[in-house]
Amino acid sequence: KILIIGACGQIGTELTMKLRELHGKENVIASDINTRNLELVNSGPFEIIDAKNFNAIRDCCKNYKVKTVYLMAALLSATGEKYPMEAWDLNMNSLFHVLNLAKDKVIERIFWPSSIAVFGPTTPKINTPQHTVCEPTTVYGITKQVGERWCEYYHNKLGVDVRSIRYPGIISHKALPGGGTTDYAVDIYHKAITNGHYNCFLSKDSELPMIFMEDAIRATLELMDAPSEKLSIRSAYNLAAISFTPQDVFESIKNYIPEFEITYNPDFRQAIADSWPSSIDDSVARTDWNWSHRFDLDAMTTEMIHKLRLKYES
Ligand code: VAH
Repeated sequence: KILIIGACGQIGTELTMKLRELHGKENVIASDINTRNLELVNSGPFEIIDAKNFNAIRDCCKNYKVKTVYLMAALLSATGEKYPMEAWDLNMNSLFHVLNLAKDKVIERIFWPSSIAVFGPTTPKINTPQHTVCEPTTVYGITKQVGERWCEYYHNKLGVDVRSIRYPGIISHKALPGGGTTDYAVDIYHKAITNGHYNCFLSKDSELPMIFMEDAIRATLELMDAPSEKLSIRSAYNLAAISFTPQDVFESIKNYIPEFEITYNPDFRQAIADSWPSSIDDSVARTDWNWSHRFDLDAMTTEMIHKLRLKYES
């Protein structure tokens, strides 16, 4: 059985739907701090679990005989700056709980998401290497950097099969992101359809690594299905797909909505975006587990506009 912790989040929602499609809904237990996504609650086993609560996670794993855990609960970069200690508490203790359950052989395999947020202002910004300087300037980035060290430690010293990806910003249409800096790249599509104007909280030239959700989910499942002996990285894999600026995605949307307008009013999230790379070298993921992205910016825009028109105009 599979347990997703944080199933109602941006990634968790689509991961749960995909895993239920692949493994049968009875074999995929969704959990979150509340029942905010009724579609997940009503389409298979659902448990209210606070990811900070070890006993709740342990009891769920034992009751359902869970062998694989996807730990998708976290406070993201913008929220983490507002609530540093809460971000440290949730992001770190939830990871220790699942790592220790694997150490004690209660579960067998873990997926834990890292992020390009592990990189900082001193990291090479173009084609950021797999192994490089990581001096993150956000609380969220610190939790992901330290989390990567703990994942590698539990694998190398205690034989835990934990796997991780440094996700770029993720663009999706099913569930909204919450509290991230790359969220502008989701908001802009919604506003193009519903409002015709977008007030962007990053400057027009802020180039960031991004990926369409369909590619991000496939990467996650391909990594989890890869033979253990092929994996040379047990901190977290660099993963790349597309890099674009707010102006790039605005231009891409204008191909569909010519009257769409944008204004740029950078806020505190500009400093976070400025500390992250513009592009990522993911050659190790391509070598170790044959990763390759499929959606470029225009293919993503085509899909986002199509799906959001169905959602808002139905
Ligand atoms: C954030 N979407 O903006 C997340 C992600 C790479 C960015 O970690 O915080």
